[in-house]
Amino acid sequence: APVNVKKICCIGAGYVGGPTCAVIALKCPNIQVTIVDLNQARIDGWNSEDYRLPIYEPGLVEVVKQARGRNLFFSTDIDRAIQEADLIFVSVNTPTKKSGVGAGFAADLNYVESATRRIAAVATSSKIVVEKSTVPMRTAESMRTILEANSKPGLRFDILSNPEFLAEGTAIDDLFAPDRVLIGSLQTFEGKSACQSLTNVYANWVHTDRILTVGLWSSELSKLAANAMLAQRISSINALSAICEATGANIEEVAHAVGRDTRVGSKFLRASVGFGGSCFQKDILNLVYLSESLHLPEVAAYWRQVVTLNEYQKRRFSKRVVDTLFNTITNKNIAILGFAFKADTGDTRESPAITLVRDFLSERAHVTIFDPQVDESQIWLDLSEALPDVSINQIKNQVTIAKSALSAAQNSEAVVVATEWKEFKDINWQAVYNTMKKPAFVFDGRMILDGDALRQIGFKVITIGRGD
Ligand code: UPG
Repeated sequence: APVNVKKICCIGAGYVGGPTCAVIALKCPNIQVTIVDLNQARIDGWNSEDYRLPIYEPGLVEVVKQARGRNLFFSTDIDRAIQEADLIFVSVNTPTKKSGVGAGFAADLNYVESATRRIAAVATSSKIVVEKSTVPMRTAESMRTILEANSKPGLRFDILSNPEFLAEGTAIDDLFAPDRVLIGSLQTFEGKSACQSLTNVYANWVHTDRILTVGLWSSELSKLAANAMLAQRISSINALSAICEATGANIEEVAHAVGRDTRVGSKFLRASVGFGGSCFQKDILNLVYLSESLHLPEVAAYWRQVVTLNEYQKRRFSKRVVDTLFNTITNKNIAILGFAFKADTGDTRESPAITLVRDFLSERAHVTIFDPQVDESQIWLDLSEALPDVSINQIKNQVTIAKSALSAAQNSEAVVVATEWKEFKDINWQAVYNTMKKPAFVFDGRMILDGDALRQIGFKVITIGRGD
């Protein structure tokens, strides 16, 4: 019979492990959930009295408030949590490799491997081990080999793949009401039984017709495929936005008309300055690397183009800013509103704003940044990583971080919206206009502003996907 899961350990207290397992704890009061991480500061954040959690996600604090101390625990005692658990989520990060074979494309599985080795080294009872991190295909196979080669006799390890589909900014809603939960297992008796154990955990709040059980390899590939196809939609609409800007068509009208076909669907067709985030680019490059290793160069080229177009979109946008500002922004003040890769998150990984700032700095502009969620220290870190040849002092000479949109805009020639924060719609744009140099330009990289209202005030408005 399937194991009745009573204790869960989650290795990795980041964007995926943290919210996912907090919600499991909330929804399964009879299961004890312990989230562990090597990083003491991160665990302290999760345990902090005043709920200054290490990540910002709407609704997350409420979930943690209800479950923490009841059946949800955060700890750095990894070994103990592993030993006690029936089921272990491996939810560590898998960044793109920076050097060695597959550098720039392949995922770095170092953390997955060390977590797996740790499980093998300390486990004293059988476990269900679940890969939650997005991993290259057949990682489950490697995990199984490591576990079997290193564990004590008589212990069983069943490996499941259970990729996470939550999006940042809506993580809690996505976890409460997922479109689907995907669980992959070997199609053996033991594999299916482990799959049933995890299904029973989710069935506490997810209707079973939304819990899809498939083979291990299909599950691993589906995660990469889902992100690749979502990113492909954005690159498709962004490619069309370039045509719109050159012809007088309006990308919002085009997206609406195309999306009305139910076969296409209306979601995820917002043209933008480019997609960002920790997943899309990484997962596509992963798929490209996989296709190449399988000797499928046409397939690799197809997916690579999604990323190439995204780079093009960012470059095209910064060029449009320079061209519009009379072909030079040297010594001009540019205000950038939004630094996060999307609204409702403080996450800046692969944020298009980073590329814009880098481009503007190379034109020797002065840039002022305002973001309602991103920490100042994070912005400095991102910019020094993006500009490895420039000293931090030099960067600080050219970049200012502002406490409000209005102060960012002060004395600027242009305001550039890089993140779709709702609050940017409600800025006192008349006040912004008054503080700016004239002509005052607004570049809406997210199509969120009311262009007509801004033109009434006197702004020159440039929007993605529109020629006017
Ligand atoms: N974006 C657009 N236009 C759109 C939709 C999104 O430009 O129409 C941008 C968005 O601004 C952001 C990026 O695309 O920069 C990614 O957005 P989103 O997918 O909402 O955020 P993520 O948190 O990166 O979530 C993606 C998948 C999710 C998956 C996760 C990690 O949506 O299902 O779990 O990546 O793999």
